[in-house]
Amino acid sequence: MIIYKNILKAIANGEKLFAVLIDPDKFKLGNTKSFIKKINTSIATHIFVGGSTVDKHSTEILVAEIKKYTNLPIVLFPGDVTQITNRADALLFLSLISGKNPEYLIGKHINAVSKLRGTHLEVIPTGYILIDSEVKTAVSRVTGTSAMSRNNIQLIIDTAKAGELLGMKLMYLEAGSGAKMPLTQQIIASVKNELNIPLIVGGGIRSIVEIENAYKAGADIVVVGTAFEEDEGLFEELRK
Ligand code: 1GP
Repeated sequence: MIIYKNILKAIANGEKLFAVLIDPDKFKLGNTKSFIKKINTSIATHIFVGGSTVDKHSTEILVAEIKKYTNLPIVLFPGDVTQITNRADALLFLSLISGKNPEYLIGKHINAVSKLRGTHLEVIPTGYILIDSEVKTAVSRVTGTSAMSRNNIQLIIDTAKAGELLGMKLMYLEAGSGAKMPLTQQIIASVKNELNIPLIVGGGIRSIVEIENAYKAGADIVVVGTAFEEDEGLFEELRK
């Protein structure tokens, strides 16, 4: 559990972690070298790879290409079992605990086991909580689950805590890829206050101010994807 231990160690040292999310479905393979160069000179500590709808094999090809240009840990953030590849370093083994679809609570996980057997992927059990933004997200559509309301903060807290009590090692609070507005500091802080496991926050974060706001509220790992797809200029502001 090297990657997870390093996350815990960094948090204990008061460091904040930053993950760039690359969606194989949207990313142009030919752009890998220049994009990863920008990641390497930024504050990024992790590269997450995954998406809601990804062609078979494209994750594996992309991860192999990314590996050529960086030593940062590559963590799979899969929308589906087909995205699991041994070429990455770790896998967020996601349970969509904001929803009640058994396929995403235990079904897909069973299907994943035969792919995981014999790999050296570090598997990190992760609770995944989708919280509503104004638009219906790909996660909602693909999983057939509804997002949790932003207004019911107690229910979000209790859901996250239940995930921790079930043994999950990370908790991911998600506003949805490309969300119009990131999660509020109030939601992040309220959940963080009750959790003893690292907190990941992502969805709709587009600026350095929004990244800092998430950290101030208690996020341990901030994830940004869409903002880099829209404008790689953001890397300039995020230099080490
Ligand atoms: C999506 O939380 C991630 O699953 C990142 O969201 O693409 O909006 O940055 P964005």
